Amino acid sequence: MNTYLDLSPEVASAMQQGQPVVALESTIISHGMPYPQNVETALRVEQTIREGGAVPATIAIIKGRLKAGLTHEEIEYLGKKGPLVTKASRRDLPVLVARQQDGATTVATTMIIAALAGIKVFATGGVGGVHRGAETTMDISADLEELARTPVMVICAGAKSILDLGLTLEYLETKGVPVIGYGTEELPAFYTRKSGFKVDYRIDTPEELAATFQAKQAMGLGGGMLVTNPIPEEYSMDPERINAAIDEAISDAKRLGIHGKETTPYLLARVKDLTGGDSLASNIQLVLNNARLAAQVANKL
Ligand code: PSU
Ligand code: MN
Repeated sequence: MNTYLDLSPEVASAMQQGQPVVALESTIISHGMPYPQNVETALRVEQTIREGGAVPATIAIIKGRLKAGLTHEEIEYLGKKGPLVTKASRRDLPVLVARQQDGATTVATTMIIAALAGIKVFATGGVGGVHRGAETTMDISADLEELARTPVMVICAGAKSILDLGLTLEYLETKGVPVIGYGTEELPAFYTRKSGFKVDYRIDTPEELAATFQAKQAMGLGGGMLVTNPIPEEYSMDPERINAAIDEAISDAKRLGIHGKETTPYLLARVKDLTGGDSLASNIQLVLNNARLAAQVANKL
């Protein structure tokens, strides 16, 4: 076991006994939703995973310790502190650990810590990707590089079109990351079931998701796999409305000179403001939907 890693007693015992475990990220708690809905959602997601017969392992950095499995108090703390918690991607990890500080883990760092703990499945909302205008800004999320190197299956609802979805798919192809549509041929775009882009493969069962991931590891190919699970129809949003909000958010970010790690949290918060409470309700539902699928897959692995 890594010297910086702490498993909660429940996660440690599940791992020891080979029970199914699902990793969850914490940037979605601190930066992805407002308080108190963020804490309520984090706890509901954990509950959904339990109902699916798996053990939830919410991941974060607390006082420099890499945590897999948080207490309710720790989740409440991260949710209340919100964006004041450092958003921690791969490059931030060593500094936070050496300084014994707190960090909310992105998809990239959640994958790193999950892999250290031996957890293979991770459920979240959206992943980072290639930003629009990356030809000049070079803003490409470290999440993509992590999917290329760390052996964890990430189950998400696709990516928001705050990103350049076409370039994101090209990047993942280059890096050898399979992009799977769960029950769909089309890449979902988080709030909507359609994006106009195709996934690499459609898979319809948790069994086949598990078998594909196992084959990738058994061949020594390493790296992860991206499963995109469309938001349930009844919660999906009107594409025109959501895309108008995204375009406005992107132009605001440009005008304000937002860049680097602030870009994604800024855009997420701005889109949420522009669309009111509707997008938050959809966001919560799609995360629960991904948690259900992740628990099913964890049971097959
Ligand atoms: N996209 C979303 N919701 C999120 C994120 C992205 O729709 O909460 C968060 C995730 O934690 C993701 C991170 O890993 O933002 C990506 O940030 P960046 O683009 O700076 O790598
Ligand atoms: Mn970035």
